[in-house]
Amino acid sequence: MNEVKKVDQEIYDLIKQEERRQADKIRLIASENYVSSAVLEATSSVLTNKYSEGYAGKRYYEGQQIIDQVEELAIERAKELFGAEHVNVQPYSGSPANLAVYLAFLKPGDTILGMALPHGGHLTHGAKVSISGKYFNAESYGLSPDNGFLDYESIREKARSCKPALIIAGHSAYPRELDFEYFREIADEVGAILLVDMAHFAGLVAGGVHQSPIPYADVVTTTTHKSLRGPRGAIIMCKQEHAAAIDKAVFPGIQGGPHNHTTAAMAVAFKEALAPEFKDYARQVVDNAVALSDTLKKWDFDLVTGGSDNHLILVDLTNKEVTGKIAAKALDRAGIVLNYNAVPNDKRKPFDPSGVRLGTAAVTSRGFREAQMVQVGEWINAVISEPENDRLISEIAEDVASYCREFPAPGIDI
Ligand code: DSN
Repeated sequence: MNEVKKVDQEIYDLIKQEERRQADKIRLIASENYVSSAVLEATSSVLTNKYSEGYAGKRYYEGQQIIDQVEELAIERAKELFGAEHVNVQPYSGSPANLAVYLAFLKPGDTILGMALPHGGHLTHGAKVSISGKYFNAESYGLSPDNGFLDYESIREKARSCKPALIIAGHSAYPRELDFEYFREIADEVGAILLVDMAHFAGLVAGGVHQSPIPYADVVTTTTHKSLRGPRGAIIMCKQEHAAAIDKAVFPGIQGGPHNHTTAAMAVAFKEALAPEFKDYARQVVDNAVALSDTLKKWDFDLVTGGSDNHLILVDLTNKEVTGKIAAKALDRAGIVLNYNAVPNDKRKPFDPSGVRLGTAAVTSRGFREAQMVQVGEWINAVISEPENDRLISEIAEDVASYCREFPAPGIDI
């Protein structure tokens, strides 16, 4: 960072402060992680200087001798990691990746069917405020009011009645594995394309602890920076028959030149995810979610679906008489960072909902195991029991910071 320091002291200081924050806090935002130093270095390489619209061997600018190799390496590694027939590594992030899929398969006004945002879906799965809900006729399915699980028969009924051209399976706040075979059956019955957005659990799929959607879906999107622990970006995987449509939709459909520094960092991350240690990481992410769930349940927290079998936990705080926002802000002051989140059938508004969402991908990357998750659960209980107790919260923040120092975060050298 010496050059940044020389040129721009203000940004240097802010980066250093963020490094310190990431080092000293327990980061439980379910979509975040710590990348390795190798991924960070590739992200900051000279590859950022190059334009390369098009695909390897068919570019619109000269000078692609190296970039073509970088992109092909990233593609080959992603194919090996996920067993995909075709991979496009150019999407800038998850939202453009999903938009490219819609462009490839749909016309404006076509019907799509995705998980409702307040039930754990994603903005790009048809939320009315997003282009996916404005340009398409977006229908949604939700969770069973009885137990918070997906009710596949009601998804089938919904699909039969709205006849979507495309069904989306995927979420940003569902603590359970999805039944891809069931989704495939429903899609086949109504003649829909099946898109699986596995952004949240891609690392678990890569590590072999979560069923892979690849054999079932026509197309799979994922960001690369969540449980997969790569740079901020996304990839699209599909059957060979859809390859040309997907590639054309990404470029020139919605994007210009790919971010080559990100492509290189993805290739590095895929190499890391292909190593045997990544399987241990993925297993530990899930074991940590179970350990944290068990601790929270011991303190009478109401977990949506009663627990977790991925990296994610959704807590309904109604019985604790504290809102998600108050809880999230108090925990942040205590050095435990998560986000407030709607819970199924939430009676409160999305900007001040009844729940919080927790994830174990980032803390697992810094070496937390079951014993640490028990400690984290104890702190969460203490803070949520007394969210206005500033003295208690400052004491916990100090304990959290010194605890974190025993578990150095990857990519951060303080
Ligand atoms: N914003 C991400 C999340 O937190 O789940 C999804 O894009």
